[in-house]
Amino acid sequence: MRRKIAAGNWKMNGTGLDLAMLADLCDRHPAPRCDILICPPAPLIHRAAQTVRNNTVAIGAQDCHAEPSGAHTGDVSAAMLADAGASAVILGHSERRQDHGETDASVRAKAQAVIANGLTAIVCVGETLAQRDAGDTLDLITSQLNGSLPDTIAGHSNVIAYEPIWAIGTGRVPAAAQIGEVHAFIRSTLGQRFGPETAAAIRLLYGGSVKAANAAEIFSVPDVDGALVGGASLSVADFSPIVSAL
Ligand code: G2H
Repeated sequence: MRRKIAAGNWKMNGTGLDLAMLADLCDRHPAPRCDILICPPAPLIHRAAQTVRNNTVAIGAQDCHAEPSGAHTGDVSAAMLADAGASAVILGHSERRQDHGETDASVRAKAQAVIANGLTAIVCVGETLAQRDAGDTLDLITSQLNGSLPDTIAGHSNVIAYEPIWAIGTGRVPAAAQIGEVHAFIRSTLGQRFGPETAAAIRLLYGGSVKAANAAEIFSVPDVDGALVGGASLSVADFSPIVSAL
């Protein structure tokens, strides 16, 4: 049985003042039925991990460099994130693929580094509206999975997030059948490459305009093991009902 995950991606939002939300979230969910993960901006990770210490919310990062150290101004390594208190790293989010030119190959290298450091890799895939309209969604997902997932993903409790780009921050959510089609396809593609046991163990999150109002319907879709939530993870009032819906 896969334990479900409510993961919050704060993106480039939040300062130290916003960490009070984490303590509140812990208080509201002392014994959650699902894993709860919040991924704040990098400067907040250490303080966030201190804030939730001994509690039920884990802290993650939104990106990392593939190398362990060196001349990479502005970057942070997986080991640094682990040292700061992160237990997971989001990789290959479409905003990073778009804003920073990240490729499947670079996402794969980062995922390797994350897993080698004992952290959970959350690898994001998803199509643009033009790709969906052209009927290319499943081909695109296949190529992103083939290119972005390292072989080492099989031996760990790693995660894949399906985030259709046209649903991110837009309020547009795919129909349950569309989400179900892609999640089942991802599970089957994982099975072909890694075998049925690994395919059954890897958790698949849906991401893109998840809100309290649509969470229950999304979570009822087969092969959806939780959500990667952006805007609605910034406040307890919005995020707590999503946690409760899992
Ligand atoms: C998709 C999601 C979080 P939002 O990017 O990863 O953001 O819920 O704001 O669409």
